[in-house]
Amino acid sequence: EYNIVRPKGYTVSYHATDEMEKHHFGQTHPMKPWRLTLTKSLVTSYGMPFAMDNYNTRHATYEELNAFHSSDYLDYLATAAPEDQPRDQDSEKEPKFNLGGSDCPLFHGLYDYCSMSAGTSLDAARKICNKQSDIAIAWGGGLHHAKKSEASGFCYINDIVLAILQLLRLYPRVLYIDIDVHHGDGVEEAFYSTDRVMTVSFHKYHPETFFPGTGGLEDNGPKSEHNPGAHHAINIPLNDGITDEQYENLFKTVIGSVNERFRPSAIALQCGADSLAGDRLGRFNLRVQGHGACVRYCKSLGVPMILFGGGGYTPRNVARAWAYETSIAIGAEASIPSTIPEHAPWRSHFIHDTLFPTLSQSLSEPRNNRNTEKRLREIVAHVNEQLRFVQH
Ligand code: TV1
Ligand code: CA
Ligand code: ZN
Repeated sequence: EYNIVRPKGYTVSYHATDEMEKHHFGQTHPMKPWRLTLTKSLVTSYGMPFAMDNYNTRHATYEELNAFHSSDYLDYLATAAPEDQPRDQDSEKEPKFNLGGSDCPLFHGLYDYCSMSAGTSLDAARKICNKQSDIAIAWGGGLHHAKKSEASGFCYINDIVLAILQLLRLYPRVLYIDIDVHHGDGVEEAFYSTDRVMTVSFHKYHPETFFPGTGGLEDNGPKSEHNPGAHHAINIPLNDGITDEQYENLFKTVIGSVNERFRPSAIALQCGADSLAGDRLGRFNLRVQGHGACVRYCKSLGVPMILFGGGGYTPRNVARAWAYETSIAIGAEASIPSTIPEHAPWRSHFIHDTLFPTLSQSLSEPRNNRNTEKRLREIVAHVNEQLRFVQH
């Protein structure tokens, strides 16, 4: 009814499962898998599924997870029960693999949840490798902090690393871009020593007070000249309150230069929505339009791409951003009305009936912008210096 048509000669696939969304991290935990339900419902009420290939995802197998994660860790993840949660009283019970603390709780169905998140991203990667999709969407993935043998920051299984490992079987060079408000440390670390993956993370950076505290401007990969991974980690450390205009300019400048120099054969884009204004954990002033502009720019580079989810702690805004970005992927942004459809389930949950709330609709109090133009110019200059060492 909204004139959403399948793009000609261009395929977008959407990978999701209702099963993932039923899991709970705990009453007060900021990560709400239910935001995926809200996203899917908004995507559907706009009629977007007609323009995509829709796949119900499966669980990733133990062997698939084992391509990055250690067996020790996976065995514990598969068997640990919520009852094993270390309590404050019995402090002799150390948390194993960083599991069971407040950030990464042990909850019922945890292993199912993790293997489904990885399943969506692996299915997306396979569709790209088989040339069956030009853009594959996995909003249930994007869990960029997970390490080989450790859970971290709400992330247990690094579905992005697993998906990039699949892409590397076919594509010589993969560009990883991360617009979550947090540093993509797990993905950066996994590909730290290779020149086949370049990682670029934009994030709030304040080592003492903001998680995970890594990702400074000068952190660009191994310092040794003989290590191929040198200069292949790019970090864009930002301060509170960055605006759409500044972010978009910075993003296009940095990714434009990276693209020219690195010439990626595929892109993996983590679209964490906690960089939006009004996020419960975020600090930026981005609007849905500014966040989406990053996706549009990456699409314009004309190489196959996976879109991953990630953070995002104000569910109504997560759904807005990811629904808008789905419309960008299928080239239907101009065909969808900015008013949330009358028949959309959960319509009242969005509070304002627009896909594009203003800053004052998203924030009770404006957040001061602590990013100076001078600092942003320094960042660009440093990135360009790093890229001079990248040869292809
Ligand atoms: C339970 C209940 C857990 C309420 C966690 C915010 C909670 C946080 C909670 C929280 C919270 C973090 C740290 C401190 C490290 C800890 C998906 C020394 C109101 C990709 C992960 C952020 C972001 C982790 C994940 C961070 C992602 N912030 N309330 N926890 N310790 N952890 O700072 O990048 O978005 O906050
Ligand atoms: Ca980031
Ligand atoms: Zn985040």
